[in-house]
Amino acid sequence: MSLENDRLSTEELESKARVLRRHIIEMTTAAGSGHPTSSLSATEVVTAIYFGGFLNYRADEPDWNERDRFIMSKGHAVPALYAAMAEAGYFPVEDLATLRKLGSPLEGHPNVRRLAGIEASTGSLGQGLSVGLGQALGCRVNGLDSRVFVVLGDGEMGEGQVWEAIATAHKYQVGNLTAIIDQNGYQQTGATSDVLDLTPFAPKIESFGWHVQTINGNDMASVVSALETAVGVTDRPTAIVAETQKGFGILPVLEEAGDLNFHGQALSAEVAEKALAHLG
Ligand SMILES: Cc1ncc(C[n+]2csc(CCOP(=O)(O)OP(=O)(O)O)c2C)c(N)n1
Ligand SMILES: [Mg+2]
Repeated sequence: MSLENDRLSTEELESKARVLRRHIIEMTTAAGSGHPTSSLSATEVVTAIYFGGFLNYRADEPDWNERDRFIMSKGHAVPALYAAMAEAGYFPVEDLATLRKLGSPLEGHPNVRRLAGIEASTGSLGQGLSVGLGQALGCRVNGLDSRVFVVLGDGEMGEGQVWEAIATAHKYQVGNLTAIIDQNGYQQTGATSDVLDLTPFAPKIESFGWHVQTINGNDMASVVSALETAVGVTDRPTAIVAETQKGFGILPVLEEAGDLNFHGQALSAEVAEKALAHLG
């Protein structure tokens, strides 16, 4: 399928990721709530998918039947997705300031009924891969050459439904489904290894018959190269275990604030200012 969107170079993707990070911090601080650090760990992945030529979409025709699909299964990280969608032209960048405001389609978790371009309502963790699997199968049944990308959290991997989807995707040899696991080491209440340690993910997922790569998910060149490999695999489902850091991009600022997880809280105006200065 020919690609409708621009394919940015690795260097251009890195500067686009910086733009997305600034949006993430600004919109969550303006909202006074949200999940900036969960969004920041996944920023390279989201940026590369939307702007690296991997997702085929029409921002001015979100329901275009032949599009690829992107699902943010860890729905609380939707600021990263909204930032990408605004930059892609789905809606004006100024609308990002309405995040979590009453009446805004930019809800705290993605809502398929409220915003064109959102492919699945998520937020209750563990469901996005199943939805993506259904969409991937649906595309196949309808003869569409479309791929479905699903981003999951490492804490989210503790949900049993994820593993049902992994098993079922293998059963149907769903070659147009790519899962990216944002392994940032933390979940809501602390280190993922303390809550439920499922690492290493790669051999477990591989044992279900998937193609799996493990990469540094905050290194743009690695993310691009892994996505290139993943989209080239069409005979079975593919996973990318993206080893990331929660809050990547502003880690020294979070260290100074004394919380490297910083889960589910917006930065104060003062800390946000420092974070934006750090990003440059
Ligand atoms: C089914 C379900 N249980 C609990 C929650 C509450 N919750 C929101 S974010 C979160 C942590 C998720 O951790 P992870 O998947 O690692 O994402 P991260 O924030 O680290 O990117 C939890 C438990 C939820 N949203 N859904
Ligand atoms: Mg996590």
